[in-house]
Amino acid sequence: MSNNASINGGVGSGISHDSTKKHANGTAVYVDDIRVPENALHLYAFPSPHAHAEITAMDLSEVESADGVALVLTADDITGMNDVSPTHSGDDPLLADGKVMFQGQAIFAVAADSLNQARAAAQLAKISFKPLPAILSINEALAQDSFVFTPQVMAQGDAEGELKNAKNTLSGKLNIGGQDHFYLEGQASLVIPQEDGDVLVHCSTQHPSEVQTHVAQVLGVERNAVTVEVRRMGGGFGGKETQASPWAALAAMTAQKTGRPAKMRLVRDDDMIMTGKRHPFQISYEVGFDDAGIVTALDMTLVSDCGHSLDLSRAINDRALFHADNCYYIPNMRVTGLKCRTNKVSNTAFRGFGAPQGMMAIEEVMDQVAQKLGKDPLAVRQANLYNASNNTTHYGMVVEDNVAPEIIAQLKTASNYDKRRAEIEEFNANNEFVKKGIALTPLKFGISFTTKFLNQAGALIHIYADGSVQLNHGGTEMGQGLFTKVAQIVANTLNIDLEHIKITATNTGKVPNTSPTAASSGTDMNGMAAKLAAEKLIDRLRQFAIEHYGVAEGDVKFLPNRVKVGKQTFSFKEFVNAAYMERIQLSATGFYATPKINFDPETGKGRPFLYFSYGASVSEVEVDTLTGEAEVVRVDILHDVGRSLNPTIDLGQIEGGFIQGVGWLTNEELFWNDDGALATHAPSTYKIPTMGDRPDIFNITLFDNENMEDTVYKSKAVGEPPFMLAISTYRAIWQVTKGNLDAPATPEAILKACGEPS
Ligand code: MTE
Ligand code: QUE
Ligand code: MOS
Repeated sequence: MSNNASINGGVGSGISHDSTKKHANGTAVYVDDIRVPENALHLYAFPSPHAHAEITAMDLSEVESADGVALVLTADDITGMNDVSPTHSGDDPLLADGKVMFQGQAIFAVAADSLNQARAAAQLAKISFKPLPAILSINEALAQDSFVFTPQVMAQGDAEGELKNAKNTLSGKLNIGGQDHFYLEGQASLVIPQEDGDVLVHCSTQHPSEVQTHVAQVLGVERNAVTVEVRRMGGGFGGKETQASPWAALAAMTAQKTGRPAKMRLVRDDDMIMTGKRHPFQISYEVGFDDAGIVTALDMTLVSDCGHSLDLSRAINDRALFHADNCYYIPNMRVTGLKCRTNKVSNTAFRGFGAPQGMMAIEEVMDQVAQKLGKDPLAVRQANLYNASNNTTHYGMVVEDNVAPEIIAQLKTASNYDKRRAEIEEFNANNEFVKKGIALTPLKFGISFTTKFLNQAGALIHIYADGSVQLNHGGTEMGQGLFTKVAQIVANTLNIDLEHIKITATNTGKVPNTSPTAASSGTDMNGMAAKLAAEKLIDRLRQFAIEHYGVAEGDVKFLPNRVKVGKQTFSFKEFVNAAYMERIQLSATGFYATPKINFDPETGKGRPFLYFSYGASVSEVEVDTLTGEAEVVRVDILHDVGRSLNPTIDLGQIEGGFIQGVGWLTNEELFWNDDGALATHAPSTYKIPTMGDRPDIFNITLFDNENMEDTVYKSKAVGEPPFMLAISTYRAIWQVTKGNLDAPATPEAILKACGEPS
């Protein structure tokens, strides 16, 4: 091999996801694929039939004596704390204690030899309830001042005063629906009891350290007695950040009390009923603007339906406020966030984490302004963009990396926007019932956890004496390709082929105190931690070469798969073995904490994000105004991932995120009946997009850019931002219906917005 050959699978190469083949041939191991020992127990949790009620009596004797039942667990059986809240101690009881707060809340759990036995036994419970009045909507919650947290305001300028001075004003409302995560693999945990009452928890979670924390808290033991391992998830999308731990904790209690392995896997219906979803939002706004369509003042309120407890709702509602400007400079702006408590399952993180709802709000405003003035909606958007002189957000952060104007201009040309818009106008003039719409929307998404302490990550790298490498870090793999990207980063840093780097399962025993793999920052943070660990190893190896071979620092070169020391060249393997023989430590940790960030909720000001990711999309839709059916016929996307670490994976994230967003805004409708029971709890009644919903023409291009901040190989986060590209699809449908179109734009909603044909 020549010295200037480069390594295989390094940074920037579009190699496939490390599990692609295993996904296809069925050898990728998920929690449910782990062979359970023969004496394992299987758990079922009994869901509350009421949305809000007091439990007046409970007789579980028949459950206990049913076939195959080994154990029945109630709140009284918890040795530690009856709580699995991530943010507010006592807010999320593991098992209901005296009252239930939502339909589907776990009241007791049964462990039996099989899941069917456990479920059958649970039906024998005799429980008496005294139903209480339930709050089931945002409007009821607002009327009763029912909130999970205090309001947050972010403001700049004088929105109230400038609304009075504005040439034109408009006000309006928009309701935005929730979304089920519909990960292909539901919540699942398998707990294997260890010596001394310790537990090993295999769990499908984005947040192993929080599962560890909650299991320890429920068992009443220290965290060092609990090890959580995650090889991969069959999708997480935010739904396995906080809401994986209850099921792990119930299985752990069972293992602790019986000494037997215990498994808990929610079937689809139970998963949909018992776990939280994307927050529905109600938006109201008042906007002031001049005749050119420049928004001069905006006062907006973003109200979220949090369900019965706080969970992550504070940070989610805040992120909605942080994104209520999207790419637009609004000199006088005030946004208020209200977090409603309702008697529903506690809503949680979902791709975008509130930002999609915030952006939906401002994009509605942009279209309303354009419509009022009879202007091209894209021209109005472009006139309001952040620019070099107007670059301060309503939360005081300066937008330094603004590429939105350039992305929009490029995409507008590449997608032939002007020509197609004219053609669509003509088409619509000539067609009575079938109408077309086109819309371009941009996006700017802040990268970093707005909860500062979460912006940290660790990695652990071993080089074995044969030159092979084991890589571990705090991030989890949920299909997004994190493990592959981090391995590419390590391959680059050590300058060896990717095939020598073994990816290993996330394990709280290897890297402790990890943050959730969330906020799209998995690669930014764990990739940087792994790079730092690999650099430590390189430094140590270089020092070894200098001392052992007596050469100058500049005479040690780490070439692809080779190390050159003075005039000698070794294979990486030979060189590593030589270092081992000289007792050089070949294992290192790396730690990264995101720099520059701060935010003060008191003042609503700061720099919550290290940088922004950008993108834009153009959607063209065809709507049958007699049936309300809409088809997405063409989509063009230009998206900013900085310097791509892996263009294949990045394109997959953009395509998948976009389609998931289209599902949220078109097909996916959650329906609760008047008793607060979720009626749409299976794929028969809840429709996620299918292959048929993929637009026939779907052009995705990566924007040529590099991160101006010092991120890993100048890359940018990609996980969540593309989800919000789907807003252009909703806006294109709105171009047809106008008027009051709530989200999701189902055929029913479209038909309602179109009104009766004349
Ligand atoms: N992609 C797949 N295939 N599956 C997932 O569950 N989750 C998304 C996104 N992309 C997800 C996904 C969400 S919500 C986040 S926050 C990021 O991936 C998390 O991973 P990252 O930080 O490594 O991008
Ligand atoms: C984006 C996110 C998260 C976030 C903030 C963001 C997130 C998350 C938390 C969070 C907040 C408080 C806690 C906690 C987690 O904040 O995913 O345990 O106490 O979990 O801007 O994605
Ligand atoms: Mo993603 S919602 O931050 O897990």
